[in-house]
Amino acid sequence: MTLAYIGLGSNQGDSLATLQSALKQLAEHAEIEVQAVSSFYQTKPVGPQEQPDYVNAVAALKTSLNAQALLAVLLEVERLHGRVRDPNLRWGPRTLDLDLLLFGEAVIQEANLIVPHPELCKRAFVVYPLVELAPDLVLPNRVTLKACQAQLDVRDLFKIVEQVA
Ligand code: 5RX
Ligand code: CA
Ligand code: CA
Repeated sequence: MTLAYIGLGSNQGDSLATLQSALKQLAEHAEIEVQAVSSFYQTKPVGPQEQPDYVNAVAALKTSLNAQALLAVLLEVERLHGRVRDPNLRWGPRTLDLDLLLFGEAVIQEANLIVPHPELCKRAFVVYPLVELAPDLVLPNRVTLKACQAQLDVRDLFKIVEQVA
């Protein structure tokens, strides 16, 4: 079994409901256990800025799948949530984006998959929620997650407080 971390993002449609639905589908997979989910955050778009704010979160998954098989599941869950990849618009708005951030201690450099995610340490919308789940995490390159967090502005994200009926 491997402990993997994924990033979830959405800025089209009902983003909160989409992330929750994606987590439910992952939990229903026979070879995936959703071990923990971070808070949900409203975040300013990074990259092209003329698009809506995102909702982002991070989840810890326990899985008996290998990294490529887990990636295939993530892409399938994206597709089931209406993700359409426009080859001319790499960083445009999306209904669901699932990123494989970490896969145990693995360092993977394959044509379609780089783990740890190359931008992990640079994105507040990944690092802050990941710190909630794994405050003492050390990346395979020995950089601590806390050191990443110290470089990133907390003002780039707002924790979503879920309303209780
Ligand atoms: C492209 C990220 C260029 C950074 C991307 C998200 C750069 C995003 C997301 C927020 C993208 C990928 N912004 N931007 N959340 N994804 N807040 O999930 S596009 Cl420099
Ligand atoms: Ca399961
Ligand atoms: Ca992404």
